[in-house]
Amino acid sequence: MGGWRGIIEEYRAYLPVSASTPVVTLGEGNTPLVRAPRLAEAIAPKLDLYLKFEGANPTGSFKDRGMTLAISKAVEEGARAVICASTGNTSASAAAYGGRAGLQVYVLIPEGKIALGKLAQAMMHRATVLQVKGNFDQALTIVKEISVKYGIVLVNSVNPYRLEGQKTAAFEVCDQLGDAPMYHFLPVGNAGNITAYWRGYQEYHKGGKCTRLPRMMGFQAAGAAPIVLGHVVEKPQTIATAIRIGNPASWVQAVKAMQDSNGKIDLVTDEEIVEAYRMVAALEGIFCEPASAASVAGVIKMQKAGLFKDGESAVCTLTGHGLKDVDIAISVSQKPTTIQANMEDVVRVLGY
Ligand code: AN7
Repeated sequence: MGGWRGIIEEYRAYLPVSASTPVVTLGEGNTPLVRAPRLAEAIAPKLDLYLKFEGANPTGSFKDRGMTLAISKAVEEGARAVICASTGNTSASAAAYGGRAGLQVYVLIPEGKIALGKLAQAMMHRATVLQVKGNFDQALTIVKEISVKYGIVLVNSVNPYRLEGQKTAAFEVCDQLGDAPMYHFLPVGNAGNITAYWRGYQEYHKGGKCTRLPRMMGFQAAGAAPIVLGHVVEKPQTIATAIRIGNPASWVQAVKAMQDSNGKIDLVTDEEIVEAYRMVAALEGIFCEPASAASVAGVIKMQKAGLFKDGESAVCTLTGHGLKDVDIAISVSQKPTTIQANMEDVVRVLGY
């Protein structure tokens, strides 16, 4: 059988697996790196801009890269059950990969604060879904304790295999672009992905697979920006529920990635996120979820700050698929016009 075999087989030499690791895969990775000239023209004309569309992964988010490895290692180590806290995408991915491996999957989500598509995924893959009357940070504290006390494998990104899998996205960017970009923009929630990308770029650089390292540019939502503010946010708030996180697990590593890469971690408002979200869909044909658009909102903010020079290259990771959260999409879009079922009405409304 030809074709892409999933990130473990494709990048085996870079990952902590052996010949006896049972590979649990849905063929994740190999996501499109799409050039975005119309978006660039509109928001940052000097940039050679690309979008890494992680919504094209099997469960619709970048989480699948880490989950294939975390679940494979859990099976290798004899686990029967896995657990996670999630703002939605981790739970969807854990439910899919864990279910595929025949494991019990327990997920804790903040009640009423995850996109419905993600909830539907966890339910359909038959995870045990517990809605917590609290936020993600509280749920994470609980599952960490449970995993230690009851020996249930934790598959949040504090599980080291998660970031090892996620770093493969940086490998792909280099393979697709021919080199690392000069800037890499990402949304930041629990801060795992920016940490993983930086690790991936560094490993590829050491291996001679790229000639430079990008500046890592991370963006938090203004109402959930603990790293930018320098303190835990007790009650994080943002329309971008995926990154509604007030105490990121990989805080220290993310700051190090920013410093070592001469990058930046900054914040964008919900209004800026929604504007970017709509532009990506309207101008480039890519429907990402609101949190993902924080990366593009970051480009807009940096353009306004005068950061870019002619011909510089930048990649924005679009971390998840827009179909996960259609309520927001519809609420920020123009409503369809209802007409009678005849041609005259159609052409009149279309202005012909
Ligand atoms: C679409 O699913 O934390 O900074 O529990 O779903 O690595 O946390 C999701 C995070 C960005 C932030 N974009 O990445 C979860 C969860 C989307 C996301 C992030 C998330 P990190």
